[in-house]
Amino acid sequence: MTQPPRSRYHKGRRGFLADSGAAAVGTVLGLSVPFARHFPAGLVPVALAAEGLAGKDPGLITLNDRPLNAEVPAHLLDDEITPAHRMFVRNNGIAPATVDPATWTLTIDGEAVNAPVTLTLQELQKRFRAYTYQLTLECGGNGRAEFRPNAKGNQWTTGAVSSAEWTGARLRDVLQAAGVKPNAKYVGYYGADTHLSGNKDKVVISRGVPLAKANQPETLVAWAMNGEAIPALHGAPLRLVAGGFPASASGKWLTRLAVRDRVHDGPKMEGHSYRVPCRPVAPGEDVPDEEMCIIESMPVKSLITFPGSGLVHPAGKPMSLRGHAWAGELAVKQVEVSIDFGATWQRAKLRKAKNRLAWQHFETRVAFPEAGYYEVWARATDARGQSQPMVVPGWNPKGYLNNACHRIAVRVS
Ligand SMILES: Nc1nc2c(c(=O)[nH]1)N[C@H]1C(S)=C(S)[C@@H](COP(=O)(O)O)O[C@H]1N2
Ligand SMILES: [Mo]
Repeated sequence: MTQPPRSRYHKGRRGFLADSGAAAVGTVLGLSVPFARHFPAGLVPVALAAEGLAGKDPGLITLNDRPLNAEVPAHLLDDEITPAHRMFVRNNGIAPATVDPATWTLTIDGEAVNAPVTLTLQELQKRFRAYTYQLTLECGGNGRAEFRPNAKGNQWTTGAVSSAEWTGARLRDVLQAAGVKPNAKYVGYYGADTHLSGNKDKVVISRGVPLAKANQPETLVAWAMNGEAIPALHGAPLRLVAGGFPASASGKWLTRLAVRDRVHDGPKMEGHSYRVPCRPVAPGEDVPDEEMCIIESMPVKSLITFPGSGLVHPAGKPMSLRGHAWAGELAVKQVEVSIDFGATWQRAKLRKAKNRLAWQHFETRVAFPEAGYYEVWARATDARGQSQPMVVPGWNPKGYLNNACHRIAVRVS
């Protein structure tokens, strides 16, 4: 599970530049690049890298910058409520360059509404009661880097997870504005981001949630995060937020909700996208589309957020450690830690979630018997008794749902 060292721009814009050569560098920030012919293949234009993650913690690790994808080292996820500057970024396309909350609208349509309706952001805020929930959002591909054979896509390690406080109207209330027909089955979202190809008619991603999830009280059409307007990178000014499901179900820059009479069929709902084999498969196996099942509730998982891995700790002193645990739509019932590679475990103190679908904090103290190299492993168990595996679980073609135990290294001297 140890990752090779990776430079900040390991993936960067390399593929993009290699594919399109100097022409691509020709349009950095809308400016021509007179010396584009000398721009080394594989280098990220520094202005672009800086532009994309402006305001973020400098410790974020960029996995790709077109589209922008950045993860957060475990020790930077220590906050109980994830602040905006320490929130991972996962874009599938290009975020809208500017958004105007004053003219923003949300359309609710689809086969399964009585009458399509378009509401302004102001109308949404006026008409519906606002609720605030802390909601954990984890990318379905978090942990992908550990699968062998390797799965294509962003090589997330552990940092594609957040748990911020979201404020907005309940999706089920908003849908009533258009009237939901009895045959409604799914709610699909559409956002204002644009396709990498530049084709304005091409939808980047349009996923969604089954009606039962849409009707849960914590599923929000949110206009605020951590008490402020939603940051640009995270879906300003309006976002669907469905905690506990893969974060791809939480549509950013929300412009339209389609109430469908079938499983939503937008881009990235079908094929292998955000799906895993319905039955276990051998590593590397080819799985036909019809044997792939949509990911819904995410599996149980935990993260040690303090101390950071690699710490040197004085011998003879107990060490405090802490972190978070979550289990999709379930509660976490127990977190244990081990300092002897899983031979024995001790229970950590586990707090209740602030609300359903928020992560839970754990803390404990461990004592090391003598100087040397140790690892601390953390293992969470959900309300149904399912625990995190020690090793990478079920291989799947796209590398989703790796919930293996988190490990940190400790040198006791
Ligand atoms: N419109 C839109 N919504 C989107 C995406 C996107 O590319 N476009 N990415 C999805 C995916 S795959 C994830 S993991 C989360 C990432 O949310 P964040 O960038 O706010 O952390 O947003 C989801 N919502
Ligand atoms: Mo994702």
